[in-house]
Amino acid sequence: MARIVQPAGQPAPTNAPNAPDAPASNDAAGQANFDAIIAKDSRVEPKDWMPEAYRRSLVRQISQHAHSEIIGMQPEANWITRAPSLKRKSILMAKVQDEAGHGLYLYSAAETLGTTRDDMMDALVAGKARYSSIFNYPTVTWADMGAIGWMVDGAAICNQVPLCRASYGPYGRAMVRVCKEESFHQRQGFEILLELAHGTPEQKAMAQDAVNRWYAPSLMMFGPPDDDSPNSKQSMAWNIKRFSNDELRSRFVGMLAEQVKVLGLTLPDSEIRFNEDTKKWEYGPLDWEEFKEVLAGRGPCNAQRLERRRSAHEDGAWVREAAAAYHDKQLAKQAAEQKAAA
Ligand code: FAQ
Repeated sequence: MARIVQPAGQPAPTNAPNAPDAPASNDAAGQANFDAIIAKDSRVEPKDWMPEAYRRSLVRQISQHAHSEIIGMQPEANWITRAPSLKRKSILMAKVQDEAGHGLYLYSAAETLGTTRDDMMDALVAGKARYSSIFNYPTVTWADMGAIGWMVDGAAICNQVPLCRASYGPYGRAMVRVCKEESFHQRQGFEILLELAHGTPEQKAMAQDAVNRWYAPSLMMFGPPDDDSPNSKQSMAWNIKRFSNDELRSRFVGMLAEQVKVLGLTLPDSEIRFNEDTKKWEYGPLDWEEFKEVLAGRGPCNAQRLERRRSAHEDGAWVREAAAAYHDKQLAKQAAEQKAAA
C-alpha cells in the first residue's frame, strides 16, 4: 500500500529525525536548536531535528488519539439506522464522518514523524495499540447520543483546545480544525439531551440514565490521576501537554456542573463543589480499577470494538489495493512521460 511519508517529490530532509542518514554530529546543534524552540514556546516542524524520545512520545500520543477517533465512530454508528428522525439521522451521520476525518488528519500528523499509517493500523488491529477508554462502553439508548455529544465531545474539547498550542506544528494545526468540529458535536449532543429532558417523563428518565452512565467514564478520558501519570511531566516540559490530567478534569467538571442546570438534569456525584480557596472544582472518587481493567482490554465492549475494526479493515483491503495499483500506475505513467520528453 502507499507508504508516503514525505509529500511526493520532496526528499526527506537530511536533518529530520526520520532521515536514515542523519549524521550523529548534527545532534548537538540539533539539540540546541530544539531546546531554543521549546524555550521560546515556538513550534517544532517535521524538518527540524528533534530528540528521539520527543518523536516517540508524539507518535505514542498522536497514534492513540487517531485510533480513538476511528474506534470512536462505532458507538454512535450503532444508532444511525435507529435515529428517531431523518434530521437526526443525517446529523449523526455527518458527526460520525467528522470523526473519521479527525482520525485521518491525525494519522497524517503522525506520518510526518516517520511512522506509516499502515504500521499504526496494523498495531491497532493486532490489539497492540491504545485508544481511548471511553469507546469501550455500550450505547444502549438514543439518549446516549446526547450524552456522548455533550460529555465525551465536551471532554475532548477541554483536552484538545490546549493541544492546539502543542509544540509539534502538524499536531497543533490538526487540533484547530478538530476542535471547531468538536464544538459543533458537543452542541448537537446537548440539544438532544435538552429535548429529551423537556419531553415525556420517560424521555427525561432516559436522558438522566444516559448522563448517569457516561459521567464517570467521561471524567476518566483525561487519563490517570496526576500522581499516577508517567508521561505528563516530560510531555509538559516539551510543551505538548499544557495542563495536567487532573487540572483539565477539574475544569471539565465545572463546565458540566453549570450546564447540567440548563438541562434540568443532575450529575451522579453529590461531592461536586467549587473550592473557593483553590479555585478548583472538586468531585467524588472515581473507580480507577475499572479504568485499568478497560485499558487492559477487559472493558464492556473492548473485544467487540476490536473485532469490528478488524473486519472493517479486512473488508476494505480491496480499496487499499486499488489505491496502491492506481498510485503505481501513475508513477509508471510519469516515468514514461519523463522518458519520452528526455
Ligand atoms: N484511554 O501518562 P498518562 C475523542 C494511557 S478523542 C486509554 O497520563 P498521557 C473524540 C496513556 O496513553 C479521545 N488510555 O498519558 C471523539 C498512557 O499509556 P502509554 C482521545 C489512556 O499521554 C468524541 C497511560 O495511560 N483523545 O474523544 C487514557 O500523558 C466522540 C498513562 O497515562 C486524545 O487522545 C484513556 N482515557 O495523557 C471521537 C487526546 N488516558 O501511551 C468520537 C490526546 C491515559 O504510556 C466520538 N491525548 N491513557 O502506553 C492526550 O491528551 C493524552 O494522551 C491523555 C493521556 C490525556 C489521553
